[in-house]
Amino acid sequence: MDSRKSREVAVKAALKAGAYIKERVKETKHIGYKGAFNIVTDVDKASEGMILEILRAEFPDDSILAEESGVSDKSGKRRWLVDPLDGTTNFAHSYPFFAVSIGLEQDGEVIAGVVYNPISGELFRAEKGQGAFLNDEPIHVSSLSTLDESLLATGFPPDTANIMQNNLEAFSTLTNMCHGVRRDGSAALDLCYVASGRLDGFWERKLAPWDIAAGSLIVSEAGGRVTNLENGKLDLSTGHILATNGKVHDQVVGVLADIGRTLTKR
Ligand code: 2AM
Ligand code: CA
Repeated sequence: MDSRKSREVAVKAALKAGAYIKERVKETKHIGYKGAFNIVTDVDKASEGMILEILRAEFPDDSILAEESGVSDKSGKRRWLVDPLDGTTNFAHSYPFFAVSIGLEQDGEVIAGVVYNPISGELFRAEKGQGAFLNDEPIHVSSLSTLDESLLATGFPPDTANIMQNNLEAFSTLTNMCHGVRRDGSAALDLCYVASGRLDGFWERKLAPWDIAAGSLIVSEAGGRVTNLENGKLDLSTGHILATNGKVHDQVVGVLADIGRTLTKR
């Protein structure tokens, strides 16, 4: 199976689901809770239904891991990672920074990824070894090499108080070491902003595989570096991620390590 056809189907699914999400953003939202602050709307579920219908029709042998419906396991070596609405909290507040994110793994490696923001109309995509694109234009990470000139982003998990606490330390320390640290609420789009040079780096802890599968490939295909927070191999299942333009990577790893040592001494 070539990754191009897979990517084209993922684009079709993302555009369809995105158009639906864009329609529904104007309406009053009906919010459900998957934990104290982790919200879900009927739009997340309907968007996922549309995406899964397309993927299942085109690739019946593939496994799927999707945020709202969980795992559907098939024997094949390919697995789709689907976030039908990344940035649900933003969507629920009509804050226009959310996306559909669809990644495809083969033998444990992400080989295709699509992230679509239906409000801006920006569609980011990549295939392994083929570069990264924004609406069919090639994109590249930024070229600056000093942390103090960088613009970074991070995020905070909604329901894990100790991780929130740890990341607040990192947030405040890094805020004082660079041009700023944004917290915009969609890991998939944050990664695409690193890929397109709008941000120089992004880190977050304990994300889900569907939040970061597509975006991590888009960053690496745009020439960036993607690791865990200790500069080791990214593990989608633990979801600790650092993605940068490559040039400021070691500096951010060093700062996060210093903060980790300080916190363990307390
Ligand atoms: P979501 O909007 O699809 O839930 C914001 O910091 C990022 O964290 C978003 O990408 C958001 O995705 C994700 N997120 C929110 N709750 C999460 C949870 N319980 N586990 C993992 N990721 C989560
Ligand atoms: Ca998500």
